[in-house]
Amino acid sequence: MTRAYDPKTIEPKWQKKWEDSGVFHAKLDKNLEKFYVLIEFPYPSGKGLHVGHPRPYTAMDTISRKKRMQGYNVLFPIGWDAFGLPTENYAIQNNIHPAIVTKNNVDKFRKQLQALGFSFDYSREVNTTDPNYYKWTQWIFAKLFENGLAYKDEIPINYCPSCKVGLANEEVLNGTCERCGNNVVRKTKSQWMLKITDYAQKLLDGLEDVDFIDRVKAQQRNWIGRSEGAEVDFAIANKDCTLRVFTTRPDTLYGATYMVISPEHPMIQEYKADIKNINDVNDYAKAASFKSDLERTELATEKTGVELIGIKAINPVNQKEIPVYTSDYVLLSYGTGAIMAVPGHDTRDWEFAKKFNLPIVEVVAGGDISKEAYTDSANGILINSDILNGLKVSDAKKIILAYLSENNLGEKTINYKLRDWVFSRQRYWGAPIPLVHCEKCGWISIPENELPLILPNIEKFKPGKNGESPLAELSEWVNTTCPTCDGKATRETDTMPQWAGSSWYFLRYIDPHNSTAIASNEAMDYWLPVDWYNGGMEHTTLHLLYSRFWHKFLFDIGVVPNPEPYDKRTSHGMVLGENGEKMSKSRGNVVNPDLIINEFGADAFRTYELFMGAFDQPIPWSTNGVSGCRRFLNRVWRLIDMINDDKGYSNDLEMTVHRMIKKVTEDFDLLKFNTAIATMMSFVNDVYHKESITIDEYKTLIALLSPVAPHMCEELWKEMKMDEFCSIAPWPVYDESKCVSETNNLAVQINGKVRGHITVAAVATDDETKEVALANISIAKYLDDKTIRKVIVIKGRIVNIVV
Ligand code: ANZ
Ligand code: ZN
Repeated sequence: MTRAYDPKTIEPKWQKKWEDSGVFHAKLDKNLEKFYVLIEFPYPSGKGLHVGHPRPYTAMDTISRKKRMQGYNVLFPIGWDAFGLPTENYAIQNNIHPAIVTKNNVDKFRKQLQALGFSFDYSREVNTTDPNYYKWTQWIFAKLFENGLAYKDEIPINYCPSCKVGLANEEVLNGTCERCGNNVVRKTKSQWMLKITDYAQKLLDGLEDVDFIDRVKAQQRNWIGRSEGAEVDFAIANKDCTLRVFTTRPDTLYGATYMVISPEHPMIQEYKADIKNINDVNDYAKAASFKSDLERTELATEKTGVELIGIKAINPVNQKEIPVYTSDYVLLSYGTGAIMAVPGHDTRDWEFAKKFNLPIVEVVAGGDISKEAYTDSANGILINSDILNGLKVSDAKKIILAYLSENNLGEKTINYKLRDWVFSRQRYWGAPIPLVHCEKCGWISIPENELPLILPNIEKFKPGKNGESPLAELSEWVNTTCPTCDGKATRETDTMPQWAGSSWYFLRYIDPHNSTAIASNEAMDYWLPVDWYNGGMEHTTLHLLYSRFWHKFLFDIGVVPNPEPYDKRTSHGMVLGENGEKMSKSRGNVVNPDLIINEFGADAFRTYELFMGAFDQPIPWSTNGVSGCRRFLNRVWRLIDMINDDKGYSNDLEMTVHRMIKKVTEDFDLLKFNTAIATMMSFVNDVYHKESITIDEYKTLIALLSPVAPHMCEELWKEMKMDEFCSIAPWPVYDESKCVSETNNLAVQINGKVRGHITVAAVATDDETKEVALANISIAKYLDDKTIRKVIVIKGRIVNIVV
């Protein structure tokens, strides 16, 4: 064959053939072993894809394609997470309805993804803005509401003045809005909240049973933030009331020399008549309201505060009267919003005590509290603590907890950092919350047969003046009748956050056209859980946590068959601009994939996305690198002219082929695409050296490469007179015994003395041999606590270790 490799003609042709044949459509077939691969469905923004998006998609497409070739029934779906602010803001600025903006963006994204040859099952496409989809988002919300997990509360929430919208805790990054980067402020608003905190322990426990990469597990654990401690009541002097604190160190109770309550603590207003400096206290509270939680609690910030003059508390274990302060380092939203301050053993309390000249009492011996708080709880011994003296911290905790509960002064408690999820948004482009408020019956969820509650089609979707949802202005829509008593009722006008639609989309893919349920039980039993989910680290405490919560709830009410939605979770490194900075329009370093495909072809682009570096690491883009990958594909293409008349694997390449199959098979599963591709490159070099290849060797190479460069491989497959798609050809198998050639037996010497023997493959490199020698048990025992100076390998004979 003399025709040159021309991706421009090959790629669209195969994309069409795949689509027309439905070869990637997943079918419910219980005789086949299923494999459900999931990527985070894209938000179809107006900007289209940049070259960062395809990295995880290409990786998971490669996994899907390989699994299919290995005989699995693969579900690899795609959809659109299309509600949300960027579209709405664009719609407002350009006066186009967000539904139209969404449609255009989706069409653009779909075209771009199709041009990359991903093996998605497009017949299962979902779109969160489609009423047939959000019907079920609303249905799940109604179930949450009916089960007491959605409630309306007037609380201070994070509010972004620029997006004009309330935010969930998870949407605040270092005190700024996750979307626009502006500073977040506190605003007291009546909001729908979801009780994710009821699931804190289940969300923690579930992590034990799933295969998530360590950093994902660690981030989720941190965010949930379980901490064991006690709540303790301090009496207020001359008042018939107590102030309750949460502490993780009840053992330090004798060292509590003052108390601190958060500036928003209700006690302040309750006792305003007794607080002599109430104006100062109120001023202080006002100033605190402009700070983010992070600013307030950071260790580095200078401590501020005001004493509540006229109020004293009594330490319950020694009856000492102690002052009460308010300071912004204590948050209302955690524990009880009040603390007992133990400056001897807590760093923030120590700094505060120094600044306000408060007594610092040592109750755990071991440090030097004149210099800093002694916070070590593993080694200290209790002193100045009456019944606790002489005990270790862990024992002192047990004794004091028993004492507190016997005397009705407190109890053991577990606290979580996780907060309930602020769930309402005062914006147009979201799923309406399916609730009405009836004067008689209160809040009522809309019955299932009236769902979906369609988002009304309006002209003015700008948020209202005082932060109201634009839906509030539609009196015809707002005024309705109560589903229970038929009396007058009004609709909730807030909409759900974008996260609602993405919290369950993987369920809809399973049975996307079902009109009577999220998905049939039969289909869920077969496809769930998702076998492999790859997505960004930035979603670990947002989407990943939210969707696990919804899924666990659906499991508890019997809707889904298993308690965890995702079996395995991995994450990719971001693609940076060529200059090593984050890719963004404002930095001017965005690379458009369309241009890359146009110049080098989708297959070269895909190959580069996988070859560019370790998959879990961030990596700068290099257009030069793409052209290198294109050259590799050209070389593979031209090999077809070197096919000889032999069958099977040739003697001199047999071992290399088996090893290549093994390496590529294993590396793909470990997301080590770069080394898998390097192995194929090296094989191609070997063939060029020989200038000859058997048809079976070539077929093996093409099959292995096809998940990476599927279009070209289909074309070459056909060229070799194969009828079926290469995309579903059987995955090559290797023979383990043919991966190692003859072995060698080597003596291992330490400082010249033979200490043992090892066996390695004849082709083992020096490094591989060294590794085997050092790991050998009879050798390793001589190396304990010795420094290895040098290891010399004499191929096939001796390994010399100098210590
Ligand atoms: C007394 C004490 C003594 C404390 C000591 C620590 C060390 P984590 O691990 O994060 O749960 N605390 C409690 N509620 C707070 C609030 N609303 N805002 C700010 N700080 C708060 O930390 C719990 C500890 O943080 C609690 O234990 C309390 O200080 C403080 F040697 O109580 B500790
Ligand atoms: Zn009613």
